[in-house]
Amino acid sequence: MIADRSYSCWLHSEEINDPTIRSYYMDRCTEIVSIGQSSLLQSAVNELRSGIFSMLGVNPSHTDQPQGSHYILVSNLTDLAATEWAIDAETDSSLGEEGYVLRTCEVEGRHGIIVAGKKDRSVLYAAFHLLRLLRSGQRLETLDIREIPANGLRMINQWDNMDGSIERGYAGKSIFYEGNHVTTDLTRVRDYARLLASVGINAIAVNNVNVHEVETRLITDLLPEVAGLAAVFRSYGIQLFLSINYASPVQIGGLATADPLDPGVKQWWAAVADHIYQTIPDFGGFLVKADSEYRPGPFTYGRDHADGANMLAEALEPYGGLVIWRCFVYNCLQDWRDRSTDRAKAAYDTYTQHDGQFRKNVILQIKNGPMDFQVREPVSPLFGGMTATNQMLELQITQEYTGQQRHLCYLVPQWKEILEFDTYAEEQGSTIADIASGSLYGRPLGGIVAVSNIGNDTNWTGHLLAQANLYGFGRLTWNPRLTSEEITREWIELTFGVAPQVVATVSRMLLNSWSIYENYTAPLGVGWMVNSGHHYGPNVDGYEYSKWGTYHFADCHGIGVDRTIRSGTGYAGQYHSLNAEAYESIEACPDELLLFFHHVPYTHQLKSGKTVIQHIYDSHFAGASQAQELIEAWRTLQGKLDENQHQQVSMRLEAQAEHAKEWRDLINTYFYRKSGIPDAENRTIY
Ligand code: GCV
Repeated sequence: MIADRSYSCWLHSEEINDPTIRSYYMDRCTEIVSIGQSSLLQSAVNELRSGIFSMLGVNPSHTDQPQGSHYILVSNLTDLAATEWAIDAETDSSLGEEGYVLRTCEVEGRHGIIVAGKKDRSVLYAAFHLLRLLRSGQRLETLDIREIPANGLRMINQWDNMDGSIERGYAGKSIFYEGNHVTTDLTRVRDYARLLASVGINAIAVNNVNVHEVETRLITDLLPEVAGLAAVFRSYGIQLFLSINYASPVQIGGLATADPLDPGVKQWWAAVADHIYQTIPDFGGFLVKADSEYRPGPFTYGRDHADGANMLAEALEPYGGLVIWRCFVYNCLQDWRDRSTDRAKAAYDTYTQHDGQFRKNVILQIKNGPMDFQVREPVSPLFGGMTATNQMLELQITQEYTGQQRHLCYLVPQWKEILEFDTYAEEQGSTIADIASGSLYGRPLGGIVAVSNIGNDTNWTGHLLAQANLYGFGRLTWNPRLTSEEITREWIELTFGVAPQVVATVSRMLLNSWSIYENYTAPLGVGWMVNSGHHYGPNVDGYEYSKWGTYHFADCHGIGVDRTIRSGTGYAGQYHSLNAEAYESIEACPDELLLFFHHVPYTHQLKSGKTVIQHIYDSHFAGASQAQELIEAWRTLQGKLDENQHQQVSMRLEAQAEHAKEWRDLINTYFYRKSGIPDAENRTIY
């Protein structure tokens, strides 16, 4: 057990000192009755026992029949059906595949709290829910909670490599791998599985989508090591997936081709699938990055992505496996002089033509925006651009472009905006949330996935407050309708306790942090003003004359990318009409995305009434001083939080405020020198 309390994240249980609450829980929570034996039920019971032990200092008894006047009953609904605790048929059938209930009952004069779910996995979710209630001191006598997840797949992608490095990892080394092997001590992996299950995550791909040489062998000779990971995740209801190398048949199979239509290639993958499922019977499937950023794919053989994905899907289908096919496909060798090619258009152009051609066990994984997890982007028009293809939404918890966990940038408000965005694909209310879950088009599969932000730092996420992003992501995959405020409050109460000043202050800091970060970084949706390669820190022209298709086109007159149909790349036309019209028009385009869609003079007036150049100056001065205010706000919590935790965050906030000044001065100076237009308020610009 690691002593630092930040290790246990939101699962940390403090001893309850309030005598009233303590005796109330002592009466109700010290006997656990369970029906069934599976490892998942065992995990549920273990979580309840250890959580309650930490809160009350008493180890709850564990029996198969109630003995005392109060008990907690743990079971799946099938086993419960044959007992006096059976749930009414209507509730049962409304729970879908993974729903659960938490409710009170009285049977033969004894009072029970029923912790029950459709499957054993959902019993575990119910147990974590009950613990959340206990940790925040809630009363239990009239519990009647019914929860059903909105998304079938609630998934995490690890970008971990087997040498222990993590692509875009900002919190230490991998907890999964060391020295080209799976780590031998899986304690930390188990604790990660607990954290993920506690927020309802049910799937994980355990290796980087850029599959290098050693990792290519995870599906063959390294598979026994993967099986060890799968077993850990299985006992927390999380299905394991592997990222695969599309060129595996050539690289490790000794074949001359990886052409998806070649019979030998098909046979090779079928044999691989068979071997995998003999070793890991509940294996989830393959995650594939193909023809993207130098990764191999079907294009090499003149085949399309439906050919490529379907071949793998056919191999996995007999075992119920899935192919999760990423749509992050664009030309990464663009000529910056060429203004007609637009990276933003690439995914839509590549995939919409194949709508309806993918097998039923293929899901397309689509990044939230058309570029790459910038602080602000429009949503990807692929959502709503296809009606007959399974899709899932990809988000990035790891803060590649949002401060790399050295800056505070709480992403739940950004994700909420994305999920609530109306594509108008069918009629009003065709939201990203409903397209991703599959509900809008009645698709059998769908979900939300994100790139993890954890590593082996003691507090998992480097910046302690970045734990809130992992928590919030999980909660949103379960229920995208939760508000940012609700999720934020939950996380703070579980992490720091319920003291009103703490909750109010940390909430404000978290909820404002995305807009603060946006204020002092790239303006008005244009993105990419970072140092190339590692993506940390300001560099206005860092990607301007590069091959990556990421330009802002600033000159002495103006800035922005013309993506209109009328005079630009035509990207705006990939949206359904109401959105397309709004983005097409300089007047109607939302200010925050103006430079994504339009090239305008610095003197162009925004809806806010300011000119573009004045907005740049004002937002950068504001952002840097708001970053400074975060330090002041956090300082008011000194003595009210664990000292070590308080200090960790203080140090990060100090560094952020300094770095925000660097951003401010660099961006302001660049645009002052380009435009020659002075700041109306005459502040210092260099
Ligand atoms: C894992 C961006 C990132 C890469 C990442 C890629 C992807 O280009 O910088 O690190 O690769 O996206 O999502 O595949």
